[in-house]
Formats: sequence, structure tokens, C-alpha cells
Amino acid sequence: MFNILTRRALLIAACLAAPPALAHAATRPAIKVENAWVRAAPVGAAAGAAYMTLTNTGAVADRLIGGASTQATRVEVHEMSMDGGVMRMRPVDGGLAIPAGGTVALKPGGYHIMLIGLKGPLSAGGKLALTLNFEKAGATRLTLPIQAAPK
Ligand SMILES: [Cu+2]
Repeated sequence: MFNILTRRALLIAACLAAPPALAHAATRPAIKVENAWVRAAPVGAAAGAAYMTLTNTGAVADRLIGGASTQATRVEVHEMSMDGGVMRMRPVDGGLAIPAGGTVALKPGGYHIMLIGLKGPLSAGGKLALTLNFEKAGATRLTLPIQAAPK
């Protein structure tokens, strides 16, 4: 009798422990970064751009709100758009939304990470350390290959 009760108590304890763990996982977005690269920039270039594919594998929407790099003064999330027949770029207002389960591509001619105030050239074959800041997922540290053209 004592044994059965103990076993039941252990089962109940195991069941009670499970839901909070699941709930915690569901409220945290998880961002997967793929195909990340930085476009090579020559000596004297003021700015550079980084591209990648971001997938939110979590159940909650998130936003890419900015970043940082030791190789640039400022890191911003930009978008390209046509303005009176002229291609312009500007910071994305309020950050780049990444819906739960969604994928957002940052690519030439569209969204990109702008590296402003380069502290040196971005040489093809080299690497760039970049931290991306997400509103909910927090900071993600990346090391991106520097390339002359898309993979
Ligand atoms: Cu830009």
C-alpha cells in the first residue's frame, strides 16, 4: 500500500513538473541564422552590408532590432526601396519582424544589416564578428565569412 502511494506521488510530481518547462519553451523565440555572409569592401569604404536568412523556430514572434561589431561604428537593420525611380535604403522602423515559424531573407536589393563606419577593409576570405540583437531572443554572436559575391 505504501509503495503504490509513493509511486503515484512520484508520477504526479513528474506530471506537475512538465507543464512549466513546456510553457517556458513556448514563450521564448528561437532564431536560426543561415547562409550569413558579408560583402567584401575595399580600403576607404564607409559602409558594408551583411546578408542572411533568419528563421524563427519558436512559437512567439520576434524582431531583429539591431546589432554590433568591433569592425564598425554602428550596425543597423536596413531595407532597400524604390523612391521615384531611385533605389534608396533606410533603417527598418521598429526592427525587422520575424513571425513565429517564419523565415525572413536579408539579401542584396532587400533587407540587409548595414555596417556603418568601417574600421578597416572587409577582405574576401576574411571573417567578421557580428552580434545581432533580437527583441525577445536576445543577443546572438556570429562569425560571418567575407565574400565578393553571394554564395
Ligand atoms: Cu543600408
